[in-house]
Amino acid sequence: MDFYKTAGVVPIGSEQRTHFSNQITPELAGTQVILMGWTHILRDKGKIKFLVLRDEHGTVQVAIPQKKVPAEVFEVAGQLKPETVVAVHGDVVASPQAPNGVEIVPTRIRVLNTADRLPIDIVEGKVDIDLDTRLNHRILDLRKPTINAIFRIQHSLVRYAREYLEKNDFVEIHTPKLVAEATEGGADLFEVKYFEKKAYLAQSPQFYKQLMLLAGFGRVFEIAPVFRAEKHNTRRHINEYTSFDFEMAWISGVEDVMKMEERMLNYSFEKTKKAAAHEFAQLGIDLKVPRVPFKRVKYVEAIGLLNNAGKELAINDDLDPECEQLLGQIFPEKYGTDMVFITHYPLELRPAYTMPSLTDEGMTESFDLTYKGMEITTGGQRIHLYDLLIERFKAKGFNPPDFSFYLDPFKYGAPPHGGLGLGVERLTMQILGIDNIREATLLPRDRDRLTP
Ligand code: AMO
Repeated sequence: MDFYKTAGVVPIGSEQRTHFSNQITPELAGTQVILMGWTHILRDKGKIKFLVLRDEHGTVQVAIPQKKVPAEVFEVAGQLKPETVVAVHGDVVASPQAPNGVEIVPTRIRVLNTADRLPIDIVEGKVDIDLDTRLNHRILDLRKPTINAIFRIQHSLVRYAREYLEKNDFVEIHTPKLVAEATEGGADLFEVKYFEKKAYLAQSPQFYKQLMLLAGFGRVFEIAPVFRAEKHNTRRHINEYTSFDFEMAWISGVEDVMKMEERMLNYSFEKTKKAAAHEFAQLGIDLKVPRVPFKRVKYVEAIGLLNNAGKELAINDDLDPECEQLLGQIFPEKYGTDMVFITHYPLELRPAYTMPSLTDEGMTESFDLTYKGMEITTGGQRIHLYDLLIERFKAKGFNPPDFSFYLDPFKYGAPPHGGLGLGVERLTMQILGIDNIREATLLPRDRDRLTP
C-alpha cells in the first residue's frame, strides 16, 4: 500500500534541505535553494500568492506570481493550508519589499504533510488565548516563534552554566529519582508503589550529591527533574521541575559556594546574551547581566527591611512570596541590584543537613539567592561531622536509622562541603519577566495537569 498516496502527500527522500530560513540573505540572490518548513501565513492576491514559510530558525517569504512560476506550482500553492508541511525549491531573489529584503520564487513546491484545521492560533499578534487552552495544545503552542524562543534561551542558560562548572572541574552525575526517604521534609512527597515496598519520587538529589563528595568526586553537578507534591496551584510552583544542583568539597565556608554560583550565573548570562541574541530580540528583552559580586544581606537584616516597610515579622518567620516580592522592590532601591543573596537563615527554617553557624547564634551557614523578588536558589554549607549530623536529625524529629544509607558514610571521613539547588524554570521566568512558571516549563505538571 502506498501510504504516502493515501495521505495525499509526496514521498520524502527525493530532496535535501540546503538552507534554514535565516540563512536566506540578499547575497544569495540568483542561487537555487531548497527549504523545508511549515506554511506560516498565506496571502492570496489573485495573480500572486505569498507564503511565509517557517522553520526552526525563523521565516522567509515565498512569492508565487502566476506569470513567473510553473502552472503546477501555482496550483499547489493554492491548496496550501496553515501548517501544511512543505519543501520549497526555488530561486533567491532580492526584494526590497520583502521582510528580510529577499524572497524565494519557487520552481517546485512539494507537500510533505497535511494539517487539519488548527485548534489554536500560532501566528504572532493574533488573539490572545488563555494559558490553559494553550497548554492543552502545547505542542502547537510551542511552534509559535516567541514561545519557542523561551526554551532556546533556557537551553542556552543551562548549557553555559554547565560549561562553567565543567571548566571548574565539576563532574556531571545522574542519581536515582526513585528513593526511600524525603530529603527536604516529608510534606510534599509523591509516594509510588515499588513492588512490595513504598518508595518516593526524589524531591532533590540532595543526599546523593553530598554522598558523591564522600565517594571522592570533589565537585559534582546534576541537572534533572525533581518532584514536589505541593498541593497548591501557584504561579511559582510546579510539581515536577528541573533542578540544577551542584555540590563542592574542600570549601572553607559557605562563601565559596556563593562565589561559585555568582560567577557561574554571570558567565551563563553573558554567554546567553550573545548566543540567544535573536531570541531576546524576538521577545523584546534586553538582558542585564548582573555584576559580580552579588549583594549579600543577612536574613535578620532582610526581616528588618521588611518590618521597616510595614511588615510585622518575627525572626523565625519564613519569607512568604509576598515578602520576597516586597524585597524585590526594596533591594534595587537600596542596593541598586535585583540579584541578592539572603544569608544566615535560622536553624528552624533549614533542613537537618544544614551547617549551624558559629558566628550567628541560632542561624545557619546557608543562603537563598533572590532575583527580581523571587527565590531562585537555595544553598549552604552542609554538616560533615557525623555526631553533629545525628544530633541535627534528631532535633528535627527524624529517626537516624531510617537514614542510615545517608548518615553512615559520614563515619568514614567526610570532607567539608556545600552546594546548592537552582530552579531552572524559575531562573527562566525571572530573566524573561514571565508571570507564570508554567510558561517557562516545556510541559508543565501541576495539580490539574498530567498531559500532554
Ligand atoms: P529548595 O527546596 O529550596 O532546596 O529548592 C531549590 C530551588 O528549586 C526551585 N523550586 C521550585 N521550582 C518550581 N516549582 C517548585 N515547586 C519548586 N520548589 C523549589 C526554587 C528553589 O530555590 N536541596 C535543596 C537545595 C540545596 O540546598 O542544595 C533544595 O531542594 O528555585
